[in-house]
Amino acid sequence: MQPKGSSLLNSPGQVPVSGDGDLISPAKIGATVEDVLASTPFVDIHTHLYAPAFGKLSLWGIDELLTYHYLEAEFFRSSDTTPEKYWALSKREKADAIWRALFVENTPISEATRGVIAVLNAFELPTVSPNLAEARSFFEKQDIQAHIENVLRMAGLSVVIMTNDPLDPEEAAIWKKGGAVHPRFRPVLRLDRILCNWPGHWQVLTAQGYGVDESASGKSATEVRRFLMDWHERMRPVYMAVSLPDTFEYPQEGITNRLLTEAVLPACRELNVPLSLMIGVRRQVNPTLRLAGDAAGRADLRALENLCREFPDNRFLVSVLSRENQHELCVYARKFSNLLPFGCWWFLNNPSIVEEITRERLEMLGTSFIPQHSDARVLEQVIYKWKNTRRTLAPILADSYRKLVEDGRRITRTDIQRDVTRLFRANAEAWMELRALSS
Ligand code: RAT
Ligand code: ZN
Repeated sequence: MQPKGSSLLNSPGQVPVSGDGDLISPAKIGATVEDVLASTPFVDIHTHLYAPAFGKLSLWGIDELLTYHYLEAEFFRSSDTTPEKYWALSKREKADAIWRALFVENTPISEATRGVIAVLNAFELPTVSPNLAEARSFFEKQDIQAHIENVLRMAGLSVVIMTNDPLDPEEAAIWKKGGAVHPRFRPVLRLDRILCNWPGHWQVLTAQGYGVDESASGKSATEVRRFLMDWHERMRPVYMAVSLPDTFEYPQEGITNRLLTEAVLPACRELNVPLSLMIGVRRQVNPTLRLAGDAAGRADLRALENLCREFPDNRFLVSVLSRENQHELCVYARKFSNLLPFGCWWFLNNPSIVEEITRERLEMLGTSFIPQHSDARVLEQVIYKWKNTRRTLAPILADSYRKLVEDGRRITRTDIQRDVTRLFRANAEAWMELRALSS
């Protein structure tokens, strides 16, 4: 049985049929692709951004941009400051130290540092400056609601999907007050604490009245499922999600797989929501770096093959962190239509690697995948991350169309618009309920 809503094809009524009227010559393909990419609002299907109702969980402004963990990792390579000393600084002092080390004493040519430059430039703030005074004063003056609209317009985004953890006490309290609906943000129910660190978190469920135990035995799985149904009711997530280590295996005895198969997958089926699996993270290889201390490892994607085959009525949105796993992911996507590859995640979100992965995906999957998500943690990051995605993707798509013309098929602007819409919106819309809920 085909799971509800799993088809990535537009229904016939929605497919724009290309006519000859907007036929484009090979010489105009590049400019047309750029134009279509620039004018199409995208859906950002995985971020760590929060709607303003989440208070201080919602990060924005220059100090947050500079203390992004991608930059912290780079800072320790270009400064004598030890992690211990760094963590004892205030947010402003940390931002000043990073600005000095990576932007004043060095040229910001890495992807993450160049991103800060692109954001400053987008707001016409100085990109060469001994200090952050002007940038700070600009961000302090912004009204957050208007600023969000402005930033999303600059980034070419219509909807941003959050990452929401019901076991984070700060976040849970906000959800329980019911104040999180926002027209631009959609929730996701994140399951890492439940699936990957049950011994550290089962008591949180007990405290909320769910009858679970330390070894997730007996009726624990049924109770976790009840917990998920209750949180689905409260949050209305567009999907559920977990990030898994490179060592993830399925089938294999253990709490993760028991809760996955007996609680999470049945709940997803019943609620008709996909499960996002982000596979390949090696958490805390250097704990002194805190959030910047995680690494990547190659996973055995046979686990994914087994899940897709054994659970045909579940839909899996999948991103893998290791460059070496990308080709296999495409092969599996060709075998299972309940598998939707998305994004070039974290250490892969660099132009050289995005280019390689995206060419491979287009060649193997056509437009039946979602090329990118931002993973932004700080609001204004979406400006540079989506600018970079459009810049990297434009020549790749143009190249595909040029080859197609060489091989004998004419190409129209309508064709390009349909493809870009499918890649960056329609594939997500076919799998998730992205319409705004009223408050
Ligand atoms: O890219 C990141 O910011 C990572 O720290 C992770 O949050 C990762 O994206 C994840 O969702 O686990
Ligand atoms: Zn993430």
